Amino acid sequence: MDYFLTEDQEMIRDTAREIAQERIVPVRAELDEKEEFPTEIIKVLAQSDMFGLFIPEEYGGLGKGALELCLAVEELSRACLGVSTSYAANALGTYPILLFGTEEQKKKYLPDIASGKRLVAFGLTEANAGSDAAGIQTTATQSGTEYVLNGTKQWITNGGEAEIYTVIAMADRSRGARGANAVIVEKGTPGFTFGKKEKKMGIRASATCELVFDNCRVPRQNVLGRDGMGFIIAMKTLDQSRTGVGAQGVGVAQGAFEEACKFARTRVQFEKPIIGFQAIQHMLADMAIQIEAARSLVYSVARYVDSGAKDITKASAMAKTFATDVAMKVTTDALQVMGGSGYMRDYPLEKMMRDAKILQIYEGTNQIQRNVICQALIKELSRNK
Ligand code: COS
Repeated sequence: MDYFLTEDQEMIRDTAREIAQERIVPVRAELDEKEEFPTEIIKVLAQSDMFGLFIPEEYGGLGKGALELCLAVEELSRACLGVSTSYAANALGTYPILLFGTEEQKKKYLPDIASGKRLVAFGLTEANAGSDAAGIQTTATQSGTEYVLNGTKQWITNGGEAEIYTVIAMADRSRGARGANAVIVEKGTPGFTFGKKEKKMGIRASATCELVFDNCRVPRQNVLGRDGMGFIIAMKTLDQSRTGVGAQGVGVAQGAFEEACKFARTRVQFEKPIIGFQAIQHMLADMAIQIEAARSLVYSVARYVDSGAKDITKASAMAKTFATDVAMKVTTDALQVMGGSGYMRDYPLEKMMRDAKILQIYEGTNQIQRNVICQALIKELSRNK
């Protein structure tokens, strides 16, 4: 398929592909086994300007958009979803600043983010607020010219590794979702520490831990947008980032498919390579169709986002849901093609399948995405009646 990428876009994809193949593939199994954050790979991505892709040029970035970010994320995910999660979560944490930051906040934070000098994390989820994002308990209480944060954020990607955190906390519970604030908290701020480091099923090269706020004081100028906008900022951030999760799905599915094809061509049973059997051929054909359909949707939605469209909620939820369901199906089927070999750690398939599962869960479960999509459909139907 030709997606009519520009020369620039092809160059970005090729750079990410080269880093993925040369630097990530050789170490991915070890990073997974040791549950190790990919510090060296992050440095290489930074040197190649990968962290600045979607950041405007006036803040030190390359001024590209969602499509370029998706191309990079796809290539990294094709090699290792743990590494690509560390990279993509950085964009997730950056969007609140990019979309809602003041000029002063943007000038202060974006150049270091664009250069990869400082990593970012997004802090929304809590023990009792996963799908129900408005149910967060962490508080941001105003005290003079400061906000005082108390509470614990859970399962935060890049937690501990990031220097900058965009955190959603309740400033006025009586106002429900309209009572939340989004604030920037820097690592090292007194009262801000890291709690439990999670041991995960997959994406084990990414860091996931708790953020603990105990009377952590941040200046008023760290509030993003206006008071009470925290929930909307979180929703708009997720609208922006979910297409990238779709790109992760396309990447890991492509990686798994390639492994299955390679295996099917060399594995001989009943005196011929198993790719000669129709049962295998149909599985491979179905995988190819699903991957191409997912890629087409993800690229189309990314282009729609880049067009400056105002309401991207439904489209980005569709890209996320479809491509990540494809990722789970394709990694499972690719492992099936490889049989016992796919199940063994000698091959990357079992890791790809473990890794893929999170895509149907994080940045909003695919069940929540379907709710979001249907809410938008209902709105459209009542507008058009
Ligand atoms: N863009 C702009 N505004 C939005 C919005 C969006 N994408 N989604 C919701 N809002 C607004 C609503 O319009 C509503 O505004 P009003 O108060 O003016 O009516 C307000 O926000 C509250 O919305 P709603 O009533 O739909 O909120 P709910 O509590 O029912 O929750 C869902 C909505 C389920 C969509 C939300 O909680 C969600 O996205 N959950 C998943 C969270 C998630 O992705 N977690 C992963 C953590 S990050 S890895």
